[in-house]
Amino acid sequence: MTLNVNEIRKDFPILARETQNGARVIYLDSTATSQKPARVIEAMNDYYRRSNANIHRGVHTLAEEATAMYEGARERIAKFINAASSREVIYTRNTTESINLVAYSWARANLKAGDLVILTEMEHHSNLVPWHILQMERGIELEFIPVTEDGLLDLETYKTLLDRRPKLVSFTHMSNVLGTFNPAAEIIRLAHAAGAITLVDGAQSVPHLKVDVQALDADFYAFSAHKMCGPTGIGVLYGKSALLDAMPPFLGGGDMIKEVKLRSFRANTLPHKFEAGTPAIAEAVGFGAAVDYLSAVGMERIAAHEHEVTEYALDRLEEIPGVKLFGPSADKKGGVAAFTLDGIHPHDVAQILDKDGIAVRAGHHCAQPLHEKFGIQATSRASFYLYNTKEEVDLLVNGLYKVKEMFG
Ligand code: C6P
Repeated sequence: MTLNVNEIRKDFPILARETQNGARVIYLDSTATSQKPARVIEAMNDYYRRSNANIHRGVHTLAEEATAMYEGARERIAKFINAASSREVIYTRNTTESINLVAYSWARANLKAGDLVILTEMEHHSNLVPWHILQMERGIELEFIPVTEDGLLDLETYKTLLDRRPKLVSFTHMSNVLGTFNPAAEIIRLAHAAGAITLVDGAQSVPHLKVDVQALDADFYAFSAHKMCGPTGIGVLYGKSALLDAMPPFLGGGDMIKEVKLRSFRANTLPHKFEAGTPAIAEAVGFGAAVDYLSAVGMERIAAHEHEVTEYALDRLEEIPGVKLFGPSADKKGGVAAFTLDGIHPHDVAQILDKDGIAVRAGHHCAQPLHEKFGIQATSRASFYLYNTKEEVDLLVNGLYKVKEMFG
């Protein structure tokens, strides 16, 4: 059954508002952060109104209720990605922190000078800079799976890089610029055969695809709530329990310990070992509500709807003289259309579109090396989620004709 987008749109209060110019909000920037349905906003509101207390610390009613809500959300998030156990779901602040957790804890315990980490040329800065830091600190080596002209990973080169016996392969499941869905299961299978462990940046995939971490056999998988209808300030690092159990703690403090003496401590069990200090409790509650919402709508239906809108958008954008699209065809990508408009700076494009209420992002989208690879500094990027319509794509296209007119 296809999505009833008009009904879905009613779930998102912000989509009913107008901009300062009285234009309807045409939100085409969900890759940066998605909008939030009322039930997520209300779940967080209800938590603060009824159940607010610190977790794992009190025996009183409110503390028990807050703990149950925080842990209940973890259970549902674990189910959502088909983790074997909720012990394998570590709350972090976002994808960035999840990747840093692996870089600071697993990598510092397991990598030494000369060890190879394989990344790709399409990584977000979040999956580059932590490894740059480790390279400076430890002398690890970095290699990159190249991106082809049509925005795919060059897997033949990947296979030759694997001959060098990397310790870790870390890659994005879906590019935030090209939209490319990378063949995660195959990349992971090949990495394992070469003796490497894997970290998947799932910031863009978990919101849009049915992700099954066990079927993928991912060792680590990182994602953020705010891109999947949930609040900012919370994300997840999924990790196989055998790996997480063997890793040293990341941050030290309250809640991550079993016992503390003046000169020593014993770390807590999973998942608490990696959750130091008072966490984002209301945000976890909101995250749980977001996962419930997405599950109720159905991830397969969301993916099918996005595919339809993206295919339409790529066709319509291609019609515009001077538009150059980046990334593969719609069957190989998610709901992202990054483009340049001949002779017009992407920031000007975004600013002019904004006058008609159309929100797109312009810049390097935290993927500077990828833009450099394509010989450009910036793109304009429209992105689509479950609430976007073909009519909004038409408005974007009309807006782009307007931009061209203004620039003569
Ligand atoms: N990309 C975009 O507009 P955080 O900020 O930690 O929630 O997510 C970081 C991140 C990591 N990997 C990928 C593939 C991403 O797309 C992002 C966030 C946003 O494209 C903000 S720069």
